[in-house]
Amino acid sequence: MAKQGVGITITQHILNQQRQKPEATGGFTTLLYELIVAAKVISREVNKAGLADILGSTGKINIQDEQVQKLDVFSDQIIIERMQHIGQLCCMGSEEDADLIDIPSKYPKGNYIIVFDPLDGSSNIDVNVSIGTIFGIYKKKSSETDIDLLMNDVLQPGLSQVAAGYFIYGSSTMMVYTTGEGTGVHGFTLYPSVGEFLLSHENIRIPERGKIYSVNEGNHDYWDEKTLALMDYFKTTDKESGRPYTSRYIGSLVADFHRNLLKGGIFMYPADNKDPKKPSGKLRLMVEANPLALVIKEAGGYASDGHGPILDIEPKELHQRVPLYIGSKEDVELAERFISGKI
Ligand code: P6P
Repeated sequence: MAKQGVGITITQHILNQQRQKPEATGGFTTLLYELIVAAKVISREVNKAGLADILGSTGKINIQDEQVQKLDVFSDQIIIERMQHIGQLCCMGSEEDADLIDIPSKYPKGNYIIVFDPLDGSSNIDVNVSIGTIFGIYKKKSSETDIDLLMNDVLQPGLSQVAAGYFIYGSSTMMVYTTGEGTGVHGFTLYPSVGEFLLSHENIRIPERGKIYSVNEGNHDYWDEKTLALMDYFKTTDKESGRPYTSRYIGSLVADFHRNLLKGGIFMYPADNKDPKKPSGKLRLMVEANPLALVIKEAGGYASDGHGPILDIEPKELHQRVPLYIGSKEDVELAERFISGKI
């Protein structure tokens, strides 16, 4: 008999999760709904980028000292526009904005905080490679409402996130997210003709160990001895331990992460001495490492800065960078032993 209906929508899934929390007010659900609207708009623009005049860069340089592509700016503005009016947020933090983003006084404030990278991997926009939006959601700890006094509420360890996930704009648009606390990781695929995300990957689990390593080998000359030894390990032939691993690197974090999440493997962006301004590597703790670290933890994997769990790091700055080793638990634990000198 033909399958009736469209299966489980993201709306149904979120409501089911809300019903399991008696104390839930529906505020978190509202936040996720509007974030999903923003992602649908971004997905539409990304998918027609090749046709619109939106391609190319605005010529501006963002807080990360990177050329800003127009879609970066557009995506940042769409998320801010969708988030600021819902009455659930006290502030926002974006990879594209140097400072915290306040909620306009015409809208009520709430107790949630969202930090996000509006369009990660943007350098791949013009070559049609998958890119993504990464987000993490926290609850405010203090009773502060003044934007100048909220940074301490924002700079919480990643383990405090009440939700985290990403949207990937690729051959299809997907949303992958978790609400932590053992609720698992679930993936939804956008059904374009219906305009709704449908449950396509329930309770994603990453293999304990993979066969893929993802790193930009072009940084070889900027790595320390321990990092070089780790990369050599993955490349050395040893049938017993299933080596060499296969090298896969797209240069778009969300795409590399998503592949490894589904197939197993390790993504690495080590510390390097390539840029004195970025001794801890290129990736950001708050808007990239922490959200993906919660997702991977909930999927049975692990994320480390080479010395310990990413999720335990006490953030010091909104845009601080961190070395990132993330993916299959056994592979990341091995990387940690190399980088911390235990091997
Ligand atoms: P590199 C994209 O700019 C990004 O922030 C991530 O999406 C990606 O993993 C990384 O940078 C790629 O950096 O130095 O290898 O080009």
